[in-house]
Amino acid sequence: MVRFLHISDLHIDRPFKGVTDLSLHALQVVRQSTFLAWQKIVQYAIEQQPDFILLVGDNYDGASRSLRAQQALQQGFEQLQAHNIPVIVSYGAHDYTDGVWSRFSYPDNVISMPSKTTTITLPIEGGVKITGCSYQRPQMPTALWDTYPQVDKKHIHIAMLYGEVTEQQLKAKGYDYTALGGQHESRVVTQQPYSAYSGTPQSTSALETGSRGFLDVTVTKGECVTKFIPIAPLVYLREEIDASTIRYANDLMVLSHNVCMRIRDKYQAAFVHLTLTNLTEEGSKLWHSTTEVEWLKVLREMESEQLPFVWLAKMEAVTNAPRPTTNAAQQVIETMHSWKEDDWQHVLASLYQNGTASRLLQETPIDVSTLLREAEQLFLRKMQES
Ligand SMILES: [Mn+2]
Repeated sequence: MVRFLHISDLHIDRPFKGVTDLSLHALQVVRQSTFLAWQKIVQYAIEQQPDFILLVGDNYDGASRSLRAQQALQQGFEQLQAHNIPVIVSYGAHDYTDGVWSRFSYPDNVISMPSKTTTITLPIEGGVKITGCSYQRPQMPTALWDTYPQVDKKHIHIAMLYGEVTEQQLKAKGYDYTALGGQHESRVVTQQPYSAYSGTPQSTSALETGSRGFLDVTVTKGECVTKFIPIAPLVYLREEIDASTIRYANDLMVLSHNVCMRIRDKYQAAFVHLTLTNLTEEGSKLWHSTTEVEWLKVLREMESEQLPFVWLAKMEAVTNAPRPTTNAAQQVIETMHSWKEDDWQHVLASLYQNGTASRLLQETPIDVSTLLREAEQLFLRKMQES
């Protein structure tokens, strides 16, 4: 039996996308989050004593690995070395090995996979074999999996792969467990043979909501058990809340505060995109009489002294009224709902061509479902006014 931690996509030092207008404290929480996630993983490993740790690509955010990120990883490696925990590292599309950076040397408990597919043997359970490779460039030209050797049934064989592979391809090679990297959502892909993405331990985008972590894996010959360990020190959440009872501004404040309190029970720190639903016409008028910026200012102020830290990143309201009053208005709404991703790209093309707008869009990627809802409401309100 072997037990190991399957980690990928640490993206240490990655800037957070999709939030603006942060307080100094919120900014610090964000900046520290990827570093803190790694520290927590190291702590978990020291407490749990797995046989080894796998880091499957995108450990760094860019091919020019930041000094701070390298230092953090290096310090974690040394702590793990002091506890005799080997670390096997491969690099992916974001931290490919052809980049130029000022190198740190790693302690000798760390094995870095070269760009050529390689199998190493760890002296556990009669020899556990681990096969993997690193990306030399952001894109690898051929199907990487083809370079992985077929394996015997004598040992426990583990593959590390940054990318995708089909069940059929997995079956053809015979690995007991395939540790996948390059996707930020944790999921088991196939059970027989077993393959899974651990996902990123720390989301760095407003579009990556909910718990993030890694997999604690136990492999015996013929059987795998994975346990998802949520570890993200900061989560991004989208919460919808029934706001049908709201009449006055203080009602809204109580409602928002209750949401924040509920989140505090569950997470260490959170950014929240709050959507008020079922507003009555009266409630809607109340919401729209003040700008989102102004609401947020007051609501954030209310939460600023409370721990764990909850930051209201965005707030919007979904009103029951108004409804489309004419057939033409109904048609406009239906047309918008029929748009596919390509159509949205076409509609938004001029935004992306504008220098300032496109720079902002890189920081804050567009979430089409929110955009659709906001566009619909804006359109209907304007129709009603005119
Ligand atoms: Mn990644």
